[in-house]
Amino acid sequence: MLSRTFRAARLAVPLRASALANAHRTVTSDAASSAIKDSIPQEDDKPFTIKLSDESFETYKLDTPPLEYEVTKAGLKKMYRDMVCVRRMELAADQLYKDKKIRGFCHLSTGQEAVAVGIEHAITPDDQVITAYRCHGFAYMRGGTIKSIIAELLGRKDGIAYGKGGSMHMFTKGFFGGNGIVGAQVPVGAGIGFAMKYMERPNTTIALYGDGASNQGQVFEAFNMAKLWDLPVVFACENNQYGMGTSAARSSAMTEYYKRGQYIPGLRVNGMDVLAVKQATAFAKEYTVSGKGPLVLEFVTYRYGGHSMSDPGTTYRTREEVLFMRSTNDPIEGLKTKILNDWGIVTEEEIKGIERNCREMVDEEVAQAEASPEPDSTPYTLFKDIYVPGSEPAWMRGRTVEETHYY
Ligand SMILES: Cc1ncc(C[n+]2csc(CCOP(=O)(O)OP(=O)(O)O)c2C)c(N)n1
Ligand SMILES: [Mg+2]
Repeated sequence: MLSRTFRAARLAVPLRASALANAHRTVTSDAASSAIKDSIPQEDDKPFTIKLSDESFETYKLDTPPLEYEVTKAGLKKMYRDMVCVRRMELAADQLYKDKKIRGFCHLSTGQEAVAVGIEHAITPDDQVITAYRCHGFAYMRGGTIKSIIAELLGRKDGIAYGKGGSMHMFTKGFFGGNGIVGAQVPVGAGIGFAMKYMERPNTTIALYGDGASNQGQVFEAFNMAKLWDLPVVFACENNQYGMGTSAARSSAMTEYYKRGQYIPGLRVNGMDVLAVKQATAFAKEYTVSGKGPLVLEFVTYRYGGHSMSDPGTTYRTREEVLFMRSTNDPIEGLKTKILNDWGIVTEEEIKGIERNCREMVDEEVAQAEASPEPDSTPYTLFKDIYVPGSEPAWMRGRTVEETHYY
């Protein structure tokens, strides 16, 4: 049943009683908790109202965002398709890694698809997103093709960073990566928000970070500057319960990440329900661009796989816990339950069609990525693409003092 409520306290390693008390939370992570308000129209693009579960949000110094909002059948189907495509892409990467075609670091987001997809459905291409290394889904949702993402993982020329960045360094318009240094993207995100304000753009910046990153000093420094200048930044903590092999309750003295902004209002969100993620993000965008300053969001989510491909992910948590989340709180199954069984918006055939279509598309793009050549092995390749064309310095030092490249 998808209606069971997941509470982080049951996952926390019981180090000490206070840690457990702190880990208690009331936001549901039921992926299918929203309800329909209006009758469903025939037309694909005609809006109708849905109502999120009362347990979708918890607030800090903030009024609860509206639980009712308008959707269309086409929008819901697109959300479903996007989540299925992200998962297929991650599964393809998983296989390519196991086949030893992808080398080095590779962090997958299987289980967390509702966050990347829900955010994108609430913002425009002119809004900005920056995240850590678990970035493939965001790169896709920000407009990167599956071919370019997989080719990047394979280190090929057609990669989104020309095969020179790899898993953690993917960029596209409105997407500043893909950052391997834990927490480093948070102040950079505040800087992007500053740029948006300086240029008087009506856009927000979503700066994502993990529960593990949330205790870093630079995160709080970024909070301070952002509030001081009322920057249009959404600090979004993707709380997937673990930082590598350490549970949130073991690393954080206070696991209510949405309250960590102290003087910045916060919102905890069911990050397994794409509909809740979308509404929270739409609210956060409106809030931050209206001049009220930054907002802290906490998406309560879960990763199914290990931290990276080299971590089996079962030494610090039980197989039962992972199975429980997969079988009861899966974001894709959650939306499917709603649109297929509960609301009858799609037929079984349509759902199968969407899934087949995603599978074929991913397979085709993976094949094209595999056919892509490796970058030319010349020194020129190494020094190219570091600076925006036209902004290069006169010269740049290479790996040794002797190795200098003149632009
Ligand atoms: C500054 C820095 N310290 C340590 C690391 C090693 N490291 C990589 S990921 C990670 C855990 C981060 O966990 P979290 O922020 O919860 O993100 P998640 O992996 O759960 O998405 C650590 C400690 C790093 N990359 N950078
Ligand atoms: Mg984490």
